[in-house]
Amino acid sequence: MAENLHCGRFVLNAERPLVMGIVNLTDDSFSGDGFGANAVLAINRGLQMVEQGAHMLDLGAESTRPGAEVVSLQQEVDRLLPVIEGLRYCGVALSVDTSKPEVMRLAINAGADMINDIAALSAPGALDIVAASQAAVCLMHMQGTPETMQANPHYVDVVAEVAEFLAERVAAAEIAGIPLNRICVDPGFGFGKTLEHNIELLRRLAELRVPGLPLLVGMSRKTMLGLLTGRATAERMPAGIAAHVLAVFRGARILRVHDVAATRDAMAVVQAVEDY
Ligand code: 8Y4
Repeated sequence: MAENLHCGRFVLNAERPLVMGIVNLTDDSFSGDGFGANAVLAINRGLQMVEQGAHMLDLGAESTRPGAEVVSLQQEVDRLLPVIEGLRYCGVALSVDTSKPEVMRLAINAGADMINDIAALSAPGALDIVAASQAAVCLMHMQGTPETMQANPHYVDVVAEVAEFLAERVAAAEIAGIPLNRICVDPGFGFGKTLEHNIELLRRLAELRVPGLPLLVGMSRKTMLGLLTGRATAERMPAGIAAHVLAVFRGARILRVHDVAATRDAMAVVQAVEDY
């Protein structure tokens, strides 16, 4: 059936919302969630998220924040590999957030089950590396590059343009030999989007569904929630819960979040009402 995501060693049933816990391996102090090069802390955070009910973990060592220092390939690999090894048998699928084909290859060889690429496999060779593996991929929309994307985001119809982009990247992935049952898509909240664009995408999220492909969304702690509530990064969890509940109502199936326990609680309530 549709909505089963083949994800490396796992087949995930995405008929129900899946929770993907964020394990941030950057030095990002602004978001307050970066473990930098401390693999032990990062592994323990991942294990805690599994205990809290995460269905998958997203490991990222490449900072996407505008103006963030560029992370070298070597540094990205040095930070990812020990954490992949440490979490390899944690029981849930391991996603790796990277845009670099060489990092993808090494991460998959080390045991990653999924590639989460904010550049939607646009780098030369990226499509082929995922195609040659059993790894799933998340194809995300971004306007511009992380350095410049928030300078002046512009769309005539943000929903139509994001949908068209995702359809094009799904077609490219399929042509490269990645089966549809290994692909999920993501509108990329905050990636070259104003608050108004993000709200429009959330309101009309159902229009972004590609039949049979799980829709992944990530709004956890993001600026859009800060603008709506006036709250600092660490205080945005309730706003994030509301945003992700609304997203699930509109068809989202994988939620990329920092707050796994709270998100699982919210999903338990959603599920009870939907299943009744
Ligand atoms: C505080 C904490 C403020 C984190 C902002 C942030 C997405 C993603 C990111 C997403 C997919 C982030 C890697 C941005 N966002 N991957 N990655 N979808 N698929 N910012 O929305 O979390 S990083």
